Amino acid sequence: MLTQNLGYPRIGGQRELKKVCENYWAGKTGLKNVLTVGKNIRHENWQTQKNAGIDLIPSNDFSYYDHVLDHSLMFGNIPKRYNEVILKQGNEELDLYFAMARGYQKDVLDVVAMEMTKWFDTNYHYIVPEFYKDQQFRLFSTKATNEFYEAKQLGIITKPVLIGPVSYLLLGKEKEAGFDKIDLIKNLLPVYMEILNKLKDLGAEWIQFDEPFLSLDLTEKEQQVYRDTYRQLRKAFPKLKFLLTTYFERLGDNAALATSLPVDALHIDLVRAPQQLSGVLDLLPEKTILSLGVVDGRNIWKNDFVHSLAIIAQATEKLGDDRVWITPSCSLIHSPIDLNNEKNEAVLTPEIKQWLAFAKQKVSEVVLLKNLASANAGVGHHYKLAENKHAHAARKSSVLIHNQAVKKRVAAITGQDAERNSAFTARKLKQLQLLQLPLYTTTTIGSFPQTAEVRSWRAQLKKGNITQADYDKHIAEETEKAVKWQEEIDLDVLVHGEFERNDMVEYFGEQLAGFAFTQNGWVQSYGSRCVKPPIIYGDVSRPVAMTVKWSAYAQSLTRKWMKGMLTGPVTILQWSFVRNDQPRSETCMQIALAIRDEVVDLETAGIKIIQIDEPAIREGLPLRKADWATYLHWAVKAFRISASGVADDTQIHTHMCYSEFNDIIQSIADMDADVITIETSRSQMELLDVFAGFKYPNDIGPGVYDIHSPRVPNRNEMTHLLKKARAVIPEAQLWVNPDCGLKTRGWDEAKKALIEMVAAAKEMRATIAEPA
Ligand code: THG
Ligand code: ZN
Repeated sequence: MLTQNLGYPRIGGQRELKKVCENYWAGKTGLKNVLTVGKNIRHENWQTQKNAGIDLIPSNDFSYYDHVLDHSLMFGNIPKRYNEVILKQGNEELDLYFAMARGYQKDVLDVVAMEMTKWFDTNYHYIVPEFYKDQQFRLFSTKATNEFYEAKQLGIITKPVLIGPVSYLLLGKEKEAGFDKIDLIKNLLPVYMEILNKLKDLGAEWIQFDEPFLSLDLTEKEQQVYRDTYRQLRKAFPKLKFLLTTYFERLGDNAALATSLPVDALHIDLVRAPQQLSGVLDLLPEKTILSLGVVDGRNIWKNDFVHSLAIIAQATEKLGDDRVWITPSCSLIHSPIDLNNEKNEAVLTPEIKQWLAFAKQKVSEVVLLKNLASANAGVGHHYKLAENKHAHAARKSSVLIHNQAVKKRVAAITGQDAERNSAFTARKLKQLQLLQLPLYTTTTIGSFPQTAEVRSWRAQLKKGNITQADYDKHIAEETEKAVKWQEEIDLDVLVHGEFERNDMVEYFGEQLAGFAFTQNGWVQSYGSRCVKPPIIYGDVSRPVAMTVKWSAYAQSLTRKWMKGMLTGPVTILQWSFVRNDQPRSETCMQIALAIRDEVVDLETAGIKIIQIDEPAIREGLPLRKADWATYLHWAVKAFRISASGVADDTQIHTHMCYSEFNDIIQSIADMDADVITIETSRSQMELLDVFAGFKYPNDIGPGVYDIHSPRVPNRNEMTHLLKKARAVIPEAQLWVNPDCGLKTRGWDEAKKALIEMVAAAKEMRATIAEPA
């Protein structure tokens, strides 16, 4: 029985990589420093895993920005627009890489970044490979071999991790018509062969091919490509050992395919899909090793050893010890790094802490499980088992977790709770009457720039350097400035700016019962950006109003309408570490009721326009289509429960990021928000196509400019887009807004862009009644 790990977090225990990269991009440090920090993190990660006793330690799981982008660079899949970045300006390989990730503006060159999207159903974002007809590949970056060699120098024979060739193609996007990206396999495979050859020559024994698409719905053709590809790889490398990994879902109807591929070991996710074990055990060819993903790589709960040992026993009974490996369910990049960095008991209490395991602890759990599973486990191991049983028993019966009033309230939810008093058409008339807003109403998504100064007040408050009263005074002044400025430029529906908030999920979690927090529980979201997901450990309730104070204050400063800003239940769920002792839908309903109470309190305080953001509703969509309906049913219901406690003339908005909702547009309409604003960023046209095909019943604000870029748009670009929009969406339904919140922008850019946006809306009003 061997232990292995599929991937280790790479941002560094104190987010060293984030810091050095951002300094480098700001011109404050040199490339050499970046490379040193990267190297140190790799070395530390390898050493940590070695010390823990992991047999097969991964390499090439490190990344300076994103591992999918690493592969694009390895395969020389570099879009042509970056040619000049390479050739001119004396750039290094890493500069080209960062240019692909972030865009490149220097002298006369202005090259846009590659697109970014969600990594399956996680909060991690990857850089989407671009594919063109007749795309060629060549070995460009030798990262995989370099890192293998680097570890070997340290005396560790690692297991290089490669995204499997089929998944790499499926992760990408066809940037022109007339070809099928999967057909590019014949051009791509020779580069894989070249890399494998080099790794073999350097002494690699095992290669890990990540093929997460084996857990998704596949076409016949894709299945055939899987068969052909792995047959060819096997033929070219009869001796090299292949590990094929799948994760995030069951193999399902791909189980026969996955078990038939000529590999030496197959990894399956038994946390997400424990039910798949017996089927896979039946199908597994003689000699193939099964890697059991029993330690949850996507969540922070301490492993339940009794439960995992039962799974391991079921596998060893059938396969014998030698054909069973113990593993985390997926790469640990989705876990925070080290629970031992949580030293402040006032932040994370010892009671809750004993229920948790972060990446470093998970690696140890894997080794412990192996030891416990072996016939001659020593006394020390049994002590650890007892300790583990105790922690789980303590968690089950903890008074921290259970709140009978909350459970009763969820059980008593009726269909009526998910319905507004009247249908949208009736509501809209009442809202028009009350709100008196012009056509092409202008608004923003909610947040204004979180400047270094605003962040520093929060940091000062945390350190005790300023008092709560000082802090509140700063926030009040900043809010007042933002309100006055919005009035000055004549926006119609104002926002308070959210200066008092940190992350949009953290802020609410901190005020809800049932949530815990960490100080250092950072998880990479994209590139250098990280999030610190709250931990939902118990029944959720809202002890006191969360946002009324600042929203009511902002409303008191203006005679225009102030929009209240909330994060919706599905997004709070999706961006937290969620308890695993009850269905996610149950936890979501608890959050929905808490948000509903907040919505009602805002209304009572005179806030008549309330936005409930649900940017993560798409990301929560199950990976298998067969599971969509169940999820969409409870997710939409949770949103509706949160939104339905108010009068007809209170206008509910929602906001969504990532406009890939062609396939769930009906469910988005079913949410029945009075107004939806949508991120369109790099693909306004694709979004409008959806609305050409689907008559969206309620009001809608397709983002008129991309806030993700520092570039300031001019009014003509926006009127141009709005004219296109009104060709498919009736004018009476259209709102005018940026495509997302402005918290990551500077004031200078934000101001200029919004002034242009208001001008564009006014121009549109002047053209009303002209034919589209
Ligand atoms: N919050 C959470 N998840 C998210 C987003 C969010 N997932 C999707 C999307 N937004 C990801 N985008 C970002 C954008 C910025 C940052 C993180 C994710 C960010 N983080 C700070 C950093 O890394 O420096 C740290 C956070 C902080 O200082 O409060 O800027 O908005 N949960
Ligand atoms: Zn957004």
